Amino acid sequence: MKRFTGLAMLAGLVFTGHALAADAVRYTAPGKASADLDMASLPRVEVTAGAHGDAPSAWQGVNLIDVLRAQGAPVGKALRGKALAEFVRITAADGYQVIFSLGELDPDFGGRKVVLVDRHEGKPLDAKDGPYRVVVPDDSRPARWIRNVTAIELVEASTAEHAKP
Ligand SMILES: Nc1nc2c(c(=O)[nH]1)N[C@H]1C(S)=C(S)[C@@H](COP(=O)(O)O)O[C@H]1N2
Ligand SMILES: [Mo]
Repeated sequence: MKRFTGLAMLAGLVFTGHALAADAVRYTAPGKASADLDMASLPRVEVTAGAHGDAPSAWQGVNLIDVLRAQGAPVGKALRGKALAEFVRITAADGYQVIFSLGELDPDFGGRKVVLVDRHEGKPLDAKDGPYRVVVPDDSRPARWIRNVTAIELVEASTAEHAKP
């Protein structure tokens, strides 16, 4: 079984030129069993943005903050004390990773718009970008527009022994 999976992944690399992306995004948080995200229950949003000099185009998906809220992450009134040292780490099929702090995302703090998209111009993302990608319309460089997202992890980063809980 393991051997077969390895061969199938190798075939994926050879034929597509990309590491095979997961068909679902895994969510992990401290003290919570990891599980595949159910995006279907979240409000859909659309943003218009273009990477590099590309003409702006429409991307559809869900707000990352809504994903986090639905998963019980400390956002809104709960974002205080040690939670202000938590961040979200996003991993792609090729091992690329980016992070966003909770404070950067929460509408009461930085309020940065970060969207987990599954469609571009109304169509499912192609193999280069999808099935899931992050779009950050207000970043000046698109380096956090991570393609082929496989995992989203909430990470506690406080190192202070006496930090407020
Ligand atoms: N998975 C993955 N996503 C990634 C990268 C990567 O190496 N791997 N590169 C990033 C960088 S540095 C940029 S500039 C943009 C490029 O997006 P584009 O290929 O749509 O122009 O993708 C970002 N997303
Ligand atoms: Mo880049």
